[in-house]
Amino acid sequence: MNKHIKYSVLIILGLALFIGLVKAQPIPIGTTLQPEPFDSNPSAYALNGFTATQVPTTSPPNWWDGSLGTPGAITLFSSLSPGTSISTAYVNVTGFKTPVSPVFNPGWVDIQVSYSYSSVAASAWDSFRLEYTVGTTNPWKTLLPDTVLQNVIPQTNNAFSQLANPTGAATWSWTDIASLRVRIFFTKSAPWDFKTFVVWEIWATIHNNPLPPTDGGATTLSVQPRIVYGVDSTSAVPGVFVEVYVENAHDMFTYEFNMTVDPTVLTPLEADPLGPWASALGGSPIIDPSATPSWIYVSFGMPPPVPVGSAFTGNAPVCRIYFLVNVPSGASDIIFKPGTVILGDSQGIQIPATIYNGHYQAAVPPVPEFPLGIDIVMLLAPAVAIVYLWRARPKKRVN
Ligand SMILES: [Ca+2]
Repeated sequence: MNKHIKYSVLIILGLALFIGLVKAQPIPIGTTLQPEPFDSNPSAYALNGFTATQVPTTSPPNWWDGSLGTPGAITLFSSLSPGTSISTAYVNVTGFKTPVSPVFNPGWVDIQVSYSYSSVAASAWDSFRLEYTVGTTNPWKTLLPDTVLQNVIPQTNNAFSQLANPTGAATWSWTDIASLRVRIFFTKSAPWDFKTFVVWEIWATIHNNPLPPTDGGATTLSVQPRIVYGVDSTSAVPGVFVEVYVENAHDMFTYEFNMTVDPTVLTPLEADPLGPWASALGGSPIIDPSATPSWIYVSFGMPPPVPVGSAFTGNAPVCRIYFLVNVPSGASDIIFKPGTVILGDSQGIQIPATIYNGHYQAAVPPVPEFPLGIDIVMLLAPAVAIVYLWRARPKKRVN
């Protein structure tokens, strides 16, 4: 076993005992005002198949208020007697927002759901699954397959990445995003008995850039998007975020890296583990915002038990990192510090990975309607009249 990996895992587990889960991120989801990626929150939900007494017990907007720290619970309750026909019910979330002024066409779509369940069932288990679709006539696609509600589920931020468009189209449009629907589908195996299922936040993240190339199926770790553009300087929260993506992972159990930026432009704020690491073991990220370059160090492992060979395989966002933007017009590389990226598998063996860094820069200037710019056109406009008058002037007769 690679000693470094072994000790990293031990340190992660040790830190988890003392520190517990990472703290909630301070910048509300969807309020960074960065143009890309675009965080799309829903705005409405409807209950289907519940009785009138099964109204949410806390404010539904807590499901889309941008905070992973504000829960909204629904009570699973039924007055039906045991043995009565099995019921199913679902909560349908709709009204996903789109940008006022889109600056890119959607490339790929991730849906993220943060949920928890606090009860322990003695015998009969209910179950739930997560699904999504576009519009009302396309098939529902599975995000999370049926999962029994037998034991306590700690707050889990599940990220479902690079989702296929349920319309069958190869790409997504903003119209698709506007009619995106996510539902939590419950199956009742016995009368529901006032147990509560809690949703902390639901949102979709719309990306533009294609993924980095993965020659020969090699594992890559990349900053997405590769270029994150500046925020509106009038934003109340002048922050941006990037996501760290793993592509072609095989049995990936842990990850750690040190990410550096120019401290005069960006200040690292927070790192939130995602996907299989969402309820990860690990300490809060360690940040030195005053160093040059400033850095944020993260180290997470999947929650045990993880049988050998059963850690994560596939593509997923593993972490979201927030930065405060000090100089919106500035520029900064977002770099995995060389030698600090370590991916480990379930046996503690390091997984080789190709690294793709990122970059922050000021917002792309809008494409001018006139190639020379409107200022030049305005300057030249009087010249047209002058030339016309000049050519139309009375000619002197030449004998
Ligand atoms: Ca919330």
